[in-house]
Amino acid sequence: MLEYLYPFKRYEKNPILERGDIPYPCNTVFNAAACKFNGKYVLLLRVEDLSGKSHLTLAFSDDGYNFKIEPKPWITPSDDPYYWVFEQYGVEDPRITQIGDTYYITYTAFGPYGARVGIGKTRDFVEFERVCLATEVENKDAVLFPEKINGDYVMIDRPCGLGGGRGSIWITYSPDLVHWGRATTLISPEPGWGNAKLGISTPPVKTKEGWLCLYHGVRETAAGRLYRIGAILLDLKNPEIVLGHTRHFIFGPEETYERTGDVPNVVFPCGLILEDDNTVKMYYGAADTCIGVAEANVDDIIRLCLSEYEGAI
Ligand code: BMA
Repeated sequence: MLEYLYPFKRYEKNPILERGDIPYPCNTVFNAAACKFNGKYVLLLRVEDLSGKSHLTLAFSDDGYNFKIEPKPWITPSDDPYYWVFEQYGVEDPRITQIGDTYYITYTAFGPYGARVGIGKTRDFVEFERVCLATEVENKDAVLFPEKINGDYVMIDRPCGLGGGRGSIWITYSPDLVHWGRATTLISPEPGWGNAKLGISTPPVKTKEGWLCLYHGVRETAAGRLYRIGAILLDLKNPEIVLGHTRHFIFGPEETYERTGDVPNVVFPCGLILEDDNTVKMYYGAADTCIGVAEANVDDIIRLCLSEYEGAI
């Protein structure tokens, strides 16, 4: 009866990737970026090694469900001393955005000063070149828009520093992907399912109605943090305008592999692939331990972004 409130259907063979699938020793595989390249599905997996630090490894698939994982990590903390300082504890939670013929990868650089946003790029998923560390520390969950808007690159991120940091989602602009500014907020935590902090989850997908992104809301509970997913729709010409966002979470931990693992009760998508039939495939880390995929019709998500809250008593 309430199915329309929860548009995503899990793939029946979830989880699609687990530690045992990685062709070298590791602790876990979870939050993965996703895109299509040369007709194949690509996942950029966050793999946590045995020491507890993360690197990123590629996986390819013909059907979006069965992935073959590359034998070696692809992105590891940089040898370049400038980057090494800020990445030495690992590179985490990637997102991929195609702009023209280049695939940009935003990731969390984690080091002794905290987390900051790194940007790199590839054209072939062989060579990877860093562009910059785009933010200062205490900022992560960044996604790039797939095209320039009014002449600028556009990025959504989550600065969350001391002194009033509320875990809000922000938007910022750049002429060259390196220098960012004109930042302003999009949405902030409110009492309820995302009361502690919010973060953007997946890069914007262009629809007729607006830019569609998934975001996560974190609720602090007596048993720890609970990570669940909403959707937000932004104006195509001026993405600072929030056309709507879901008033309730539309996807949350339910299955055993989402409820149980290194960090229980977490679903954490980093990739959303739009298919020709107007459905999306959402790739998500589950309990920081494995990866699942779930599918939904785009119109069903947008309808929920634009509708009023229906759960009030
Ligand atoms: C967030 C990020 C994610 C992780 C989540 C749950 O802060 O670190 O990588 O999946 O916590 O542990």
